[in-house]
Amino acid sequence: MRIALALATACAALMTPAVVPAQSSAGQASTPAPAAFSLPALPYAADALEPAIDAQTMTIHHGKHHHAYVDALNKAVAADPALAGQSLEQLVAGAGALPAVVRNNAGGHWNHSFFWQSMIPPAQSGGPSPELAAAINAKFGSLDAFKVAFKAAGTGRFGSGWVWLIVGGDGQLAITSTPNQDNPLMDVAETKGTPILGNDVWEHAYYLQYQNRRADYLDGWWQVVNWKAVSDRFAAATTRR
Ligand code: MN3
Repeated sequence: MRIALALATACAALMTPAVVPAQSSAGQASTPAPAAFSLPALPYAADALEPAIDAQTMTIHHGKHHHAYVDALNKAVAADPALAGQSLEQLVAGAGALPAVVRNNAGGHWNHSFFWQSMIPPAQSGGPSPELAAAINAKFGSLDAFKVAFKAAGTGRFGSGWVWLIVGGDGQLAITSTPNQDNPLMDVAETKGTPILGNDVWEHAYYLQYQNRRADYLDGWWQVVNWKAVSDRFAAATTRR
């Protein structure tokens, strides 16, 4: 009897595609609900951002770190009926009222999904649209001066966090920085706005290649900024007003 049951269980396990590994040990009595959130594929190969970011960093950052945020978020949401059905954007917007595990992992999932889309292989990096270039020049003086200010915000973030270029509620560009996995869309953000570019300054984003040299990482990163994506976000954030 026990052997038959064990065999049936083993066969069922073999026939079940491993689509939701995070839930493999839960909900065996009934069909587990599909996970609310999933890890997006990288929009380029892991080595496509070299030499700015090496393949091993990209593989671990996406496959391990981002994946862990998604798994932890799914687990937290599955355990709290009050969160069922909420979109990632809703969770992020209301992060201040949510448990830290939801705030941190919803932020981690949103931030990294945005981050991968903010980069592109160096040969395709391009430059800001004429409209975005004009706004950058008006606000910061020049593209180079903007980069200096962005880098200063990135090196100035103590510990782990992010540096952002946002369109603020006044329609103006601004550089801001957030701790941990917070972002400017959160109700708790010191400076709120619509992110159009963001860089991850957690050590896991650069340590394998740059070790402690965060400033060098921030310098090298401009090679892989997807200016088309940033310009499109700028257009969306300024025309929807
Ligand atoms: Mn990261």
